[in-house]
Amino acid sequence: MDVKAAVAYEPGKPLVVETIHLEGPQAGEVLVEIKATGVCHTDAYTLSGKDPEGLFPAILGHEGAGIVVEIGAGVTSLKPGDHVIPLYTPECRNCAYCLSQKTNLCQAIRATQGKGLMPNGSSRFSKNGTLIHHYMGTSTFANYTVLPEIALAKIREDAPFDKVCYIGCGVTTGIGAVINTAKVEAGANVVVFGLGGIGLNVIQGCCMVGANKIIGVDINPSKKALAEKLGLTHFVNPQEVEGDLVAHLVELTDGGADYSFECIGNVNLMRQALECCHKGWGVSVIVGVAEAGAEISTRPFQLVTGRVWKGTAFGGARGRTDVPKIVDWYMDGKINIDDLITNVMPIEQINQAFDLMHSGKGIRTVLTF
Ligand code: NAD
Ligand code: AHE
Ligand code: ZN
Repeated sequence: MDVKAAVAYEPGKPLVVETIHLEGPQAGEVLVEIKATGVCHTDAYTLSGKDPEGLFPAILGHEGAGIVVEIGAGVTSLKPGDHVIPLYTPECRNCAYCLSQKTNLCQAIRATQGKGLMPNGSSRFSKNGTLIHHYMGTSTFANYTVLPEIALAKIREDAPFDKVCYIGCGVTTGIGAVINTAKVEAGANVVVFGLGGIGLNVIQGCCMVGANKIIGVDINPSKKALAEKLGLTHFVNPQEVEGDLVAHLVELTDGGADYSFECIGNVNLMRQALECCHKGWGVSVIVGVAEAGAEISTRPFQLVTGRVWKGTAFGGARGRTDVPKIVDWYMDGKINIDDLITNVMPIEQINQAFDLMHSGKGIRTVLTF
């Protein structure tokens, strides 16, 4: 079928919105009509050419929501008409990783997903016979896309697509990092580096679990007001701190953070996030994606003296199990998504959405079809 898609032809170049070809779903696959998609910083990272797994041409996008149109042979858990959220971290419930119950990193289709292909090693997208790659197994910057059955969470039908698409990455990553990965407890003091689409969700996760001090670090002061609405107690602009930022944060947290989160993707800040943690027990979680080749460092003494360095992908969430519950939280008014979606525009304006992200204006842009 013909589909409307934003194609990434080359690193660093604007996307081209055009008609391309999409093959129907094969065995174990599902055709989904995408109704809305968010733009995450990771899409910009891959488009920049700094992602070692970035392939071109490709259909980017991994924060979508839509409706099942057609199912391939053997698909049993979904039917046409079901409302779904695509999962870049699938949940097969059968691989050693899923069965371990120690991680959400299902590996059933990870190898082909990283090569921009469906599990059988081919792509469903093409233009004039030339292959176009899938991206993160989701490719939500198209009005129709094909995904493996295990990469779709079935959600309730009254949830608005242009809001719950954000649960496909940012909301789940931020709240999940707090609840699943760090397991922040009531009364904890927390420092969050980066108050963008991910960091603000870390803040609302911390607020949900009853954290005490929730300190946000960002160089953009325009992020403060919304962060405070979501539960931030202290805003720190590193450019206004006299002296050492880490020492300032340790003082603010009465000896160090119980938990810190790096939500930017900067290895220097990852070090600061670790080192502002409390001696003996502070846990620092890396959420940000740093460019290829970048490395983290600290004095081993930081770990010897009890600080713990962790990372999280998709907030440690098992998508098919956890995403429908997070949709319920939104529908029940337990989490705020509406205020974080600061721009909604048609897919034709997708390059403007990337410009907005780079300018630091707004939080999330959602594109509709
Ligand atoms: P964003 O652009 O919305 O937010 C980044 C924030 O960091 C902005 O508020 C910006 O002002 C701030 N910032 C930039 N440089 C800074 C500095 N030197 N000091 C302090 N603040 C600074 O991006 P996002 O969508 O929130 O994504 C954040 C990071 O998380 C990205 O690296 C993204 O790739 C990654 N990410 C990871 C996962 C995961 O599963 N691990 C999921 C989604 C996104
Ligand atoms: N391909 C990159 C890594 C990108 C990355 O870390 N992706 C996160 C999700 S970011 C969503 O916005 C993730 O889930 N990682 C786990 C995985 O298996 O990809 C690189 O550096 O190679
Ligand atoms: Zn993302």
